[in-house]
Amino acid sequence: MARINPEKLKSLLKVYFIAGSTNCLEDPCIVLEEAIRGGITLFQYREKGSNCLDGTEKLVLGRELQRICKNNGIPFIVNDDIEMALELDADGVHIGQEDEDAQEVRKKIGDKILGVSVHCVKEVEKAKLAGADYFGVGPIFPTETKKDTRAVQGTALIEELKDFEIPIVGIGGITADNASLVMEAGADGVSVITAISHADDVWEAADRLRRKIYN
Ligand code: 3NM
Repeated sequence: MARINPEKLKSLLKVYFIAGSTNCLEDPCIVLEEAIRGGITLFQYREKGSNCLDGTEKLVLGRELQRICKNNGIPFIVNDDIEMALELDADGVHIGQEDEDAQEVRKKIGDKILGVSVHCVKEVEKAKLAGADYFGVGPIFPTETKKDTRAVQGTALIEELKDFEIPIVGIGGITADNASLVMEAGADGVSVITAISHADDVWEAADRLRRKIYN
């Protein structure tokens, strides 16, 4: 296996849905199936927050979500938990600045997709050298989902990153109503939790977001 081609990755990052059991108002497997039906292009399993699953339960849910992704040709990325990503043979991992060092993670995961959250050009340069395949830039807008985010940064860093030739997704408070701003700034895609997972109609929410991205 070789590292993923950036152009291929850009097409996969367009409608990037992130969720775990604590984000979903119903069975996460049903939420994921509906989101896929609505047109998401990539899924990240992020099992975080109060009352989140741990140990075997976390792994079992991950395996179910991964099976749904596989059946639908959607890449399955694991947030933060490298051991679980390796155990499940996930398509990739996403790490933050507070997680394990990106260079160490790259060594462990070989050619799997590596996403790194970044907040300034210095972090971007370091992540690029460490072997990141894409950057997550946020929080673009205020978000209630992650309590320990950096300051809201708008789209300024996305605009600055055009020369880095690494795919970029925006994250934080993104909805169908503001997604165009993120794309117009130069992002290759948007990653969302609440805009899809909390929707009354998950299919409709994913479809609305997809139509904004592909307009
Ligand atoms: N990371 P929502 S913001 C997981 O800024 C995450 O790095 C962020 O959730 C960052 O779409 C965030 O519900 C939460 O706002 C995104």
